[in-house]
Amino acid sequence: MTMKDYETLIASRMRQPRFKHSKNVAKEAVRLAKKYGADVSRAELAGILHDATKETPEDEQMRYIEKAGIILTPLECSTHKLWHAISGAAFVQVELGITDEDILNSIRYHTTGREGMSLLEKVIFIADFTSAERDYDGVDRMRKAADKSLEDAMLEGLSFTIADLSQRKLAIAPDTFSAYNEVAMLKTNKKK
Ligand code: DGI
Ligand code: FE
Ligand code: FE
Repeated sequence: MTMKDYETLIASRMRQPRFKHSKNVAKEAVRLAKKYGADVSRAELAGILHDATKETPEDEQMRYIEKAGIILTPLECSTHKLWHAISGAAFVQVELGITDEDILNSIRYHTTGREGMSLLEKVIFIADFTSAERDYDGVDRMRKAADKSLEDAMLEGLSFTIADLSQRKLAIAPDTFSAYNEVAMLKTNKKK
């Protein structure tokens, strides 16, 4: 399949605004990949695919997850907002036949992050925050951080997510804390 084929497939799975978001994330991922030395074509593909199942019915999402042999933790199970990242990775693996682990992980961890993220995983995680149509409070800070360094951007994005979720009294995935602690400790060590 060509990039155009993937775009057409993604367009058929979601409404126009989310398709626009997906295209913007792919574009931003290409920009960040060039800037930080990640693989540009993988970044573009992971970007267009990252929300592949965001508008897919939950029972269908669960079928992809089961088919891929993924076992959800109790927190993942009860936090439905996290399903699309996991089912998205499962979908592109079992239905599209994508085997590239780095692309699969970039989709799976695009919402929570995790400890030990690859360059590509970070690029997709950040591109999802800084894509052209984003306009949440703090997007300027996030864009500045993304232009400074990957670490600054990861720290900004993860602290934003943790602050936002705790403010709303929602459960926070352990992967998000591990990812946050890893970059926060890097920063602390540099300050010493
Ligand atoms: O799919 P997008 O809208 O482009 O962005 P996303 O994949 O980052 O999803 C964001 C949503 O997921 C947002 O409503 C916050 C929520 N979320 C992210 N991490 C967690 C979470 N919700 C809970 N409860 N726990 C998390 O760890
Ligand atoms: Fe998402
Ligand atoms: Fe997204």
